[in-house]
Amino acid sequence: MLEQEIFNIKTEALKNISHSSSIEDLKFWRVQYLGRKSRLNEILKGLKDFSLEKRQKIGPLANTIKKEIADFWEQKNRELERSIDWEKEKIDITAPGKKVSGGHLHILTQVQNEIEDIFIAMGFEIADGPEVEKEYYNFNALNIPPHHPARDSQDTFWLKSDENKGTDKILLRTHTSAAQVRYMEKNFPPFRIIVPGRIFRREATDATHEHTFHQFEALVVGDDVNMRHFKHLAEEFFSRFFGKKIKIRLRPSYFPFVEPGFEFDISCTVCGGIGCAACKKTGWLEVGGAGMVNQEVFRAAGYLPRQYQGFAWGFGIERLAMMKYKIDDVRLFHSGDLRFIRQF
Ligand code: FA5
Repeated sequence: MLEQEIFNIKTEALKNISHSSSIEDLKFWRVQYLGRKSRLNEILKGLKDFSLEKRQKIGPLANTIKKEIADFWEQKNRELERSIDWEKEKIDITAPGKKVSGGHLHILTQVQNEIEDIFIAMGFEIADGPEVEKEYYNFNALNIPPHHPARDSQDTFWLKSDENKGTDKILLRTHTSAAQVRYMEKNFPPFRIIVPGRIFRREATDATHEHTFHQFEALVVGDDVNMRHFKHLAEEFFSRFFGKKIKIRLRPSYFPFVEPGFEFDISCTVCGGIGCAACKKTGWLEVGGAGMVNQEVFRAAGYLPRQYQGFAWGFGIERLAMMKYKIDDVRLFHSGDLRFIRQF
């Protein structure tokens, strides 16, 4: 019987509403008993199919009970709202705000900017070169012809391309020295430039070797530029970078694009040169390569023989950042590990 069903709905609804202990529960029961798809609404919607007599009986009954349930619901809702602990809900406007982490420049970018600022302050200009480079600029123009043993020390990622068929193959540059002849083809001395950039080597990685890393090339060319200028400049640069007096030591070495060529060390940034674990008790840290630009390189750039002289030097940015910030593994820079990145 429909009347009985309506009374049952009321009993059940009042019971469930009165047992609700949260506003969420209460909202659920309102949908159940008073919502568009509730049984009471269905009964009211179906009235039109009933006889007049039945309509007159069921209609008012269903409407009254719907109103009773709604009133009861409102009353319970007010009760629950009153019982909310407003003390807990209060906003403490004196509480410190939550810090929004806005991201920041990667440590390598910071170090690169720092290096650039020091060189710019010393009168240098910043030049650029492509990461995908021609074999010519990376090797041949730097006095490293095919089959020259110096190519072995910089194992190369060669790229496949149509242009690779000829003599001018394409590769990922293995050092920023590749930018030297590119720049000199378009500019005449005197000049002093730096070329910061990413470079690539096909080699196994370990704590001090990456396959993708960054170098800084510095090139100073003029009428009377010599290695004394280099030594002074390098000492000045590293002292500014590390914020303390740094000495430079040159050791004879071989790079085909410089003559004479050197590897250079800086006095240990940890112990100052006395000898410690960081410098393996030698007092020196190896930083990069340098030397007087080989006249063959000037020739490749189109300069007249013996007209100019200059020096070039290159060093790894990661290695420098590792020394300054006491980072013991080069692979951390590109690891994408936020715990590392957020420290700087
Ligand atoms: C060169 O790349 C020469 N182009 C440097 C140069 C420039 C010499 C101008 C003379 C004149 P080398 O391969 O030694 O040289 O690399 C230079 C520096 O790059 C190293 O001293 C080191 O600081 C850094 N480096 C080299 N290999 C790696 C590597 N796998 N991972 C991280 N840093 C590296």
